[in-house]
Amino acid sequence: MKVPASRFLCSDDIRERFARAMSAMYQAEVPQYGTLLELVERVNRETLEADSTLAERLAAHGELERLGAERHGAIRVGTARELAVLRRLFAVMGMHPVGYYDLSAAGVPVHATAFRPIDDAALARNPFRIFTSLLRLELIESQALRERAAAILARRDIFTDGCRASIELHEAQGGLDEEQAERFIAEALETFRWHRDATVDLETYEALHAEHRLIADVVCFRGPHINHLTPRTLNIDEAQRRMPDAGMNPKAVIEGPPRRACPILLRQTSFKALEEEIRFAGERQGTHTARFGEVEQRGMALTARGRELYDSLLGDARGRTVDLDNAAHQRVLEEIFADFPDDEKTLRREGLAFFHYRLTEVGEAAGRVESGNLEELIERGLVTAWPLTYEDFLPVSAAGIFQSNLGGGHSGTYAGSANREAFEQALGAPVADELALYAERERVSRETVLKALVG
Ligand code: OOG
Ligand code: NI
Repeated sequence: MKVPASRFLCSDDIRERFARAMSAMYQAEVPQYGTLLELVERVNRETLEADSTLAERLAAHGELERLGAERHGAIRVGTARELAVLRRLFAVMGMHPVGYYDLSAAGVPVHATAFRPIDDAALARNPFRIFTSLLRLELIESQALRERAAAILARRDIFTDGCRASIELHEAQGGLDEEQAERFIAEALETFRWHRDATVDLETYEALHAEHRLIADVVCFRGPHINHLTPRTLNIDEAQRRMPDAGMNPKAVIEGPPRRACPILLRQTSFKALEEEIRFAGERQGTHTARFGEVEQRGMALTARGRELYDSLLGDARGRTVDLDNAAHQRVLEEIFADFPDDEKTLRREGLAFFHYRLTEVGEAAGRVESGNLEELIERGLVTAWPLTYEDFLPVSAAGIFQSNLGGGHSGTYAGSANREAFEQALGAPVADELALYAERERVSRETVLKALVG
């Protein structure tokens, strides 16, 4: 018998609570994360105080509420079985797999997706995202090592019985009530917890580590510990500049596009992974570096055309930024990105970025008007266009984040590279196309506005 729907918590509430619980757990595990949150909060507060136009614009579009709570995290799993259960776990919180990321081309033997909410209301409430990578054992050359890793992974279960039961209950009932949701959150959190005990002896760890540090990180522990939790800043240059004073050692350069009047996509920086004490099987002590800190600044989502231009400019920059410090790196990028329009009107007219359209107060009061041309309606003050925030990740930046924390590891690329089909098979579902999601949100907003004004 189905429990009446009204007794169920909405998935946005469960996600919000889970994100808070995860943040509290990570703060207890990694005190530097608390320092990072304080730094980002201070930078954001000062940025808003210094720029009242930005503050007003963010407030008007409901972006201020989500800013302080917004996080993304990352985990890495070892088997298709683990990934498939994670998909069901995240579904309880309204988080769905979006995008396919191939990291093998950058020398990291994983492919990935991002679990995140997808509709306007859910994103506005709390856009909590988890970048989830699946290890690709088939890319490891040594057959013996491959088999050893697979055997170790086959023995572990990264979910508690209570977590599995909660997921099944959610699927059977179509929701969870208050008490069931609290139990789900507590049980699900266990999957992401840090363990100081490795499941293998030091020799096994070292053999896997020698192949690639990431393989040791995925294979040798009881679960896929959350390896970073990233707050969103409004000024990443300032956050990066202040990190050393707060006792954090940032990576050399900020990844992604340069600073711009109209921020695009995603800029990221991180502080280096911590060296942590590990007890290996057989009572041997050792260390492992897995967890790090990261800050992100999000800008507008680009259309396929805008993304093509971004990728090609980033390609132009590649040969010219080798070994530069951050200031010089950013200067070169700014020069090269002068070819990317940097005002909203041009970005809109040239179809480079996605926007959300809304009636202004004047528009609400206008009744029916004659023109159906959106740009004209904007010019007449009846409609506003607000850029859609980029909710996803960037493979080149992600590879840079992986590498700065894995200390290089494997040098070349991996033959075989992208295999989206295999990833979706492991996941047990297709991943959504992020561009299609933005396009749909834009289309719905445009049609709603035009319907109200033009009929
Ligand atoms: C994930 C790295 C990717 C990002 O923000 O691009 C990432 C990992 O190291 O597991 O989190
Ligand atoms: Ni990240």
